[in-house]
Amino acid sequence: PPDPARRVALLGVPIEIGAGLRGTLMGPAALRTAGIGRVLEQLRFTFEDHGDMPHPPVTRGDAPVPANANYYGEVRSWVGAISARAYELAQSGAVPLFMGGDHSLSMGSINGVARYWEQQGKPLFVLWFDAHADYNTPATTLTANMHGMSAAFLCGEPGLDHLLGDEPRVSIPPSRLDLFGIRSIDPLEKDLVRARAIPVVDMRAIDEFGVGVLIRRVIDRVRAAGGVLHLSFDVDVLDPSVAPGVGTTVPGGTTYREAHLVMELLHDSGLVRSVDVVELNPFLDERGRTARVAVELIGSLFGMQISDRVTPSNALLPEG
Ligand code: 6HN
Ligand code: MN
Ligand code: MN
Ligand code: MN
Repeated sequence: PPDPARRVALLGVPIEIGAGLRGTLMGPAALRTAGIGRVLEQLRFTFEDHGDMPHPPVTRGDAPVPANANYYGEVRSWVGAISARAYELAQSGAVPLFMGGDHSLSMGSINGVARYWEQQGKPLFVLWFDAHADYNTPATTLTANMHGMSAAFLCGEPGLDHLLGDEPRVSIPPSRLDLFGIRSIDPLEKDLVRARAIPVVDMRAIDEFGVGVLIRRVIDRVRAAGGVLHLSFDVDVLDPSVAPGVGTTVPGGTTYREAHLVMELLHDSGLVRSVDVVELNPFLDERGRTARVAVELIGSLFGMQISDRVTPSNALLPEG
């Protein structure tokens, strides 16, 4: 199968004010403790740990602060800085792996990598592997928590227009966003997702057709477009029985095996060029279980296999 870059760049992004509950700032530390670096090394990746981003100074912009966006000023300071780092890391040729932190960090990480791929003339697709759509705007949100707005912001929805400060804003066409694993969506958010015709694979579809078929469909679309893929992995996509250490649990999530198969097929595709792991809240975890599962899944995403046989999916891959 095509070999993605063998270099992974880890970056901790300890942001927590985008979520309703505190604690995701401990996420990067828990992922390191659970052995994220060891796993990548075992897979013979070169990896660089860039440490954790410092809490950026909060600056008050000239732009008005929108209503219904909690801690807008703080999130704004983070997102601009994250986007700049993401752009740099993508330029370095490594696969950046952003360790959150709450899901608002993706407004920066994806904006930054999207800017890089736009310059390369490659369409960037985004796989939003999450229990939630995160497609709220200040006009549709019920909580004002900004981690519920990241996908909408990235697709250019209005309401947070000055969030990136001086960073150039890139927007992802809604047709290149895939919501995968969702089972919780707010009423006005649902209307917006439908109005934008965003591709959705919800839990019902997974139950009916299976993750294997559905993730292959996503992969095929990226490949047919000559694109690359960013995986935004919100740990709450897993069933709470597997991953209790998140702030917004929703019953009926993906099983351990379903999530692994998604990661294995993504690995075989060779299309994933950047990753977020978000919403891990070690303060709510049970003896590190969720952190460990997240690390195991990252292992599968980077090629950990049960045996080294050629699997049916990678046997079918065209060369190059
Ligand atoms: N996440 N839809 C809810 C909200 O507050 O807008 C939940 C958002 C969850 C966000 O898990 O990244
Ligand atoms: Mn999310
Ligand atoms: Mn979520
Ligand atoms: Mn596996």
